Amino acid sequence: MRVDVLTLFPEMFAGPLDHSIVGRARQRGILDVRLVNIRDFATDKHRIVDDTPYGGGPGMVLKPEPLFAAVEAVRTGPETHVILMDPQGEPFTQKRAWELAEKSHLVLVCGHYEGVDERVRTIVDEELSIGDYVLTGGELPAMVVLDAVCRLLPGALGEAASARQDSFEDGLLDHPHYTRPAVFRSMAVPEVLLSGHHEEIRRWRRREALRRTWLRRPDLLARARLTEEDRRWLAEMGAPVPPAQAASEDAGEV
Ligand code: 4FV
Repeated sequence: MRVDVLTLFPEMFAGPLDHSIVGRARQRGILDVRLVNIRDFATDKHRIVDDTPYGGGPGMVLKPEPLFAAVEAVRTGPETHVILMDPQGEPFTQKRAWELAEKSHLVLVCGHYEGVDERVRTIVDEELSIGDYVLTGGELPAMVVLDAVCRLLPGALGEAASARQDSFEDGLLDHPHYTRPAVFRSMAVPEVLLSGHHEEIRRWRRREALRRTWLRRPDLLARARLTEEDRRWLAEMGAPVPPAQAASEDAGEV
């Protein structure tokens, strides 16, 4: 996958993309990240990229010309998918991460200041938000999307790990994880996990994922992909049992 990141601060990306899974994926050619400085597409001698807002008000707005020129410079064809990182965008989810991981070329546009000129939205295919809060720029959101998508690319996670067992698969929060020592500060690992009884372990983990989702994110439970067994367990633990959904393709995906 190729990802062009359009930003005024390419130096912010030094570090987060150079280590661990993302760093290895780039070394292995699984992910090709190209940092593009929007200011390189400003044509005036002072290389201006922002200006005061029409209608007055505080702050500055990113001008359309450099952004249009930058997007057109990196667009390679219909496979290019341009994403504006913006609080007004669709919430970014694991489901969207899986869908984006299918694409061959992403362009991530990082806003700054008050935001981008509204006309920039006419050249983007999608707007994504990582959360209902205002950041100083779209750089951190772009890194979040890069990280979440990269680990879903074939070969990125390496054999051991499988993204299919993640949180949010089936739309549930993850089950508790334990490792050695079996007892730490008198906190013991649940016996079932030491039993080697894989079916019992699978059942315990599923019940704990259901319980945790019910207690922490009941909103997710309503949309989770649940089995009859899941419903029985929810009923036993006194949790609300969502009605059986028609197996629609996005049931359970968040
Ligand atoms: C943001 C978010 C975000 C808003 C103005 C950058 C800032 C400035 N992007 N999810 N939350 N962006 O706060 O994606 O342009």
